[in-house]
Amino acid sequence: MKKIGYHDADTYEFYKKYGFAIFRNVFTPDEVKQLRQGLVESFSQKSSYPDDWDNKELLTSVRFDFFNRYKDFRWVLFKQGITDALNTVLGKPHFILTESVAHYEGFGAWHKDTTTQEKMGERFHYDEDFNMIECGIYLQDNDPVYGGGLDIVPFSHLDKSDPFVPVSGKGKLSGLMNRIKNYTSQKNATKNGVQLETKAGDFVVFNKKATHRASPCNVPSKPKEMEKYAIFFLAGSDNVHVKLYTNFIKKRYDYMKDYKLDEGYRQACEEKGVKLVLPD
Ligand SMILES: O=C(O)CCC(=O)C(=O)O
Repeated sequence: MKKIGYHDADTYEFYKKYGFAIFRNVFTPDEVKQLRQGLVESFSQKSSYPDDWDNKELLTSVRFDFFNRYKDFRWVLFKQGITDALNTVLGKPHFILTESVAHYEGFGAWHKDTTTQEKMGERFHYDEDFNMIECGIYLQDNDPVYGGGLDIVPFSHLDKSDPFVPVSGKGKLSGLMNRIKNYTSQKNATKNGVQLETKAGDFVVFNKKATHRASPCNVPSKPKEMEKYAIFFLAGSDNVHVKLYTNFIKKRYDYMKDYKLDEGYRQACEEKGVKLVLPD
């Protein structure tokens, strides 16, 4: 796969054309070190939240609702470089969702972040003015052998259909058709995708409709310092789509059913001018 280091990737024009943007050095080496240490500690303890998991195949370990539950990491969201990047890609005002998550050694296959909602019958992501992004803070360089960053298919945010949505129907025939469809979609994405050349502390954003995956780790073990730690959150340019999405995830995730926003988090967002959108 082509490994690409774009140098003009921090503009709205670039994002609109390719479906992603890269903001370099948003976090200093000291901040990266501090964040990695914090995450090493968090992932070394068993989570007290039933929706989190540890040691699963491929996605390994996750901590959901991250900024709400882990107050020591909230500064990440409030950092000026993050706000500037979001202003560039989404405009001002923009909106932050309650969905944020930390990953340890997560290596999922190619997909779109709209695949699940489309499978469940939602279509609002095809609206002309839909502009929602997944935001990723990667705390290691993206390495050709160990991974640690993002692979993405440029222009795929413009697709008019999602090749990862299975054909409908039950039974052996649709099962077989779906295995073939998925195999072909994964293969095509690998052919057309690029590995983003990012460094620890860069901030990567991509349109929720872009086809992407975690850059894979191609060896069975790796040095500790190359282990993958990343923080993701969602944002959008208008609160209509953000609200539609937030209400969709409320149906999907158990923890969203009786979602509790920490008062300190709410206040901090208000003070910093971060517009947090809650489900109805
Ligand atoms: O793990 C990664 O690097 C990619 C993130 C991802 O696939 C997702 O958030 O949907």
